[in-house]
Amino acid sequence: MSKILVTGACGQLGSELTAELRNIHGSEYVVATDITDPNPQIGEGPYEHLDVMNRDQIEKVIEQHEIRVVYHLAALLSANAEKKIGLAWKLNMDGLLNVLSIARDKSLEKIFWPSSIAVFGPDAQKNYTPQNSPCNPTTVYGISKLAGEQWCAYFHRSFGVDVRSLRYPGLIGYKSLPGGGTTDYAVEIYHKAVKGEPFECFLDKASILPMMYMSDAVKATIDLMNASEKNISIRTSYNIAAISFSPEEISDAIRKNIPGFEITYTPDHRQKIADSWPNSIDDSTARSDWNWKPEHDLHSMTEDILKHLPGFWGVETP
Ligand code: AKB
Repeated sequence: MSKILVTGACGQLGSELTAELRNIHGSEYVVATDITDPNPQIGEGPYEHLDVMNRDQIEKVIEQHEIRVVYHLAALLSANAEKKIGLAWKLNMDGLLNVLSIARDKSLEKIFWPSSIAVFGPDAQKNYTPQNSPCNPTTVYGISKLAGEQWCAYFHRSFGVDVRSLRYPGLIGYKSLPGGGTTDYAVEIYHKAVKGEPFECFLDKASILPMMYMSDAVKATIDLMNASEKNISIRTSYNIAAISFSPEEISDAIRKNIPGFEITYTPDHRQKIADSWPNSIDDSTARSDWNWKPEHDLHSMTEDILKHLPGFWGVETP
């Protein structure tokens, strides 16, 4: 059994992916790392403090734990990246280049790296944005993801590194909180709703964005990593899609369960970022290459989240 390293393990995706990898492979085979203290969501298992901008530190952890597979998730998200453009570039690029070059030098088996719908800019087709759409991002985060995709393809082409990637839409879960993204409103809204509080949305009510329930995102990641190498035709990053909705549509879905829920709209600097991204994504290549198919729509996701968040129907968080 190959040992796995997860960077950014305490982040929104990292917390749930690490827990699932530990369920599948056994805790001792999954080494979680981050720059913070471990968070309880990731479960029991080996944990290392790791700054991905420091190549020597990564190399040491990989050697010490005899790691063969890396899920490299550590990054700054879109809204935070606009506030700290130098750090965003350094963290998102140096981190990836460190992992890719170590994978080449140590002949690691497989690398996973997350890209985003942020690679698309205002000139991309807005609806069902195709896999090979023009990519002219207008955010630092989008530029770093686009450059990262090209580095992944380069390391695969030039050095045979088996690196795989997904262009995630906004990810929505109830177990972990996002930080510094443009799609974060779609997580915060549920937390307000179960407390019976009104929600002030930082995007316009009609801003449609591609989104995905966390369980689908975790499944997509693991399915892609388990796919046979011969089925991987995209070495930049795969489009994947599940749901598209606006703040008004998600609040209507919540109101079906919590009739008194109130929302107001005060668009801020994040509106400009949202306006530059697609409304929906064409993920037909992922579907045909490795049988990708999401399980949740807006309503099943909403019911599942509300069922699990404390405060709603008296159900306690596990
Ligand atoms: C963000 O909003 O920055 C992320 C993303 C879409 O990549 N959730």
